[in-house]
Parts: sequence; structure tokens; C-alpha cells
Amino acid sequence: MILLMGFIIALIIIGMGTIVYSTASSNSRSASLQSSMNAYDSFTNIREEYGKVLMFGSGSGAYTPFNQSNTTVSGFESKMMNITASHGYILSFKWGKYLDESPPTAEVTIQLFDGMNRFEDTITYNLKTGRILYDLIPPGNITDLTAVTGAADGKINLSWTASGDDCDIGIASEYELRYSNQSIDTMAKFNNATFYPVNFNPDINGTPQLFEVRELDPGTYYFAIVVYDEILHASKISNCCPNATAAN
Ligand SMILES: [Ca+2]
Repeated sequence: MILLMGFIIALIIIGMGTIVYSTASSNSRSASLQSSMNAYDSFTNIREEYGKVLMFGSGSGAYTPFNQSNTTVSGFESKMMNITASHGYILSFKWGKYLDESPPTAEVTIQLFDGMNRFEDTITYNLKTGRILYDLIPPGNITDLTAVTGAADGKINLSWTASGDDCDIGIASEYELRYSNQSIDTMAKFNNATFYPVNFNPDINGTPQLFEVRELDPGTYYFAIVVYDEILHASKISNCCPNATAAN
């Protein structure tokens, strides 16, 4: 967020500087101002639009959009470069990393030079939404999940310490709890385990969390939790492999 504000402020300063410069030095003030504002508007529009193109060009993040044969992406880039070139601007796209995570992301640096001002931003896009991702850090994983047989039949008590929205900072948004009759030590096993709704939102990092699982058939159960932030960044899986027996 701070980076975004800095970027916007930088653009405003550049824009203000251009207006002052245009007013002081040019007889055709309005034409010069118009030209400068068009470069800025073009840059911000391309910056927004490119995220949608990367979303479509990656099957919503299923595969990398950064491939020379990907005409959705390269076609858009060529078109934008040609349009801006016809206004005397130099536009460039520099491909960064594609990460197949949750959510899948793509990083790119966009530059636009209008002969006087250089607009540049390195952006990470959420490929599921096509939107710019300002929160780049997933919640920390839970490291102290424990399971204990409950006082009543079919109940198991879970406890853990809350992590944060960004690793161990802040407040995450959601818990996903799953259980199985086998240990859950990989994301694949987690996704195949049985979902159990947690009826509260995470507290701030470091807060003890208590939760009672109910109405289990007799047997031994393993538990694991994944933590999400508000844009659905997922933590890694919680510590292996707390388990407890439900009595009958
Ligand atoms: Ca976060």
C-alpha cells in the first residue's frame, strides 16, 4: 500500500512538474499539457488493462502468460506499443515471474516514455481476477496445532496460536480446517481430507485459538489447518500431525 501511494504521489509530482513546465516554457500550453496528460492516462489505462489480458492469457492462472507464442498477451503488447508509438511515446513490457501459487500471480514491469517523462511500475497481478495485487504476503502457517480427546462423546478439542495476515503480522481472514483418519502432511492430502467449518474468524497474530469439533464417529482423527488472508493468499499447511481419538 505504501509502495502504491508512493507511486501515485510520484506520478502526481511528475504531472505537476509537467504542468508547471508547460505553463512556463510553452506558447502552446494546452497542446503540451494535453500531450503529457495523455501519456499518463495511457500508462495507467494500459497498467489496468494488462492485468485482464494476463488473466485471459493464462487461463486464469492455470499456466504462464509469458510465452512468445501466447498471442493474447503478445498481441495486446504489440497493439499498445503501436498505438502509443503513433503518439510519439515509447512503451515497453518486461516480463517477470509467473508463480503458480494461491492465488497464481504474474509480475511485469511496464514503462512509458513520452520524450520528457518516464512512467514506470513493477506490478504483480492476481491472475484469478486480473487485478493488481497489493498484498503480496500470505498468512503464516500454524505451527502449534494440538488435538485432545474431548470431555463428551464424539468431541475433540483443538487449540493453536493465530498467525497474521502477512506472515506473523496483522489479522488473517479465514481458517480452513480439515480432518482425516490418516495424517495430513501435504497439501494434496489436505485437499482430500474432510472439510469442517470453523465458526469464527482469526484473531490477531499470537492469540490462542480454541475450537471444539463435534459429532465425530468413534475413531482416531488427524487435523490440519490452512489460513487465508482477505485476498485468499493461503498459508502453508499447519504442523504435522496432531491427532486425537473420539470416544463413544
Ligand atoms: Ca497478506
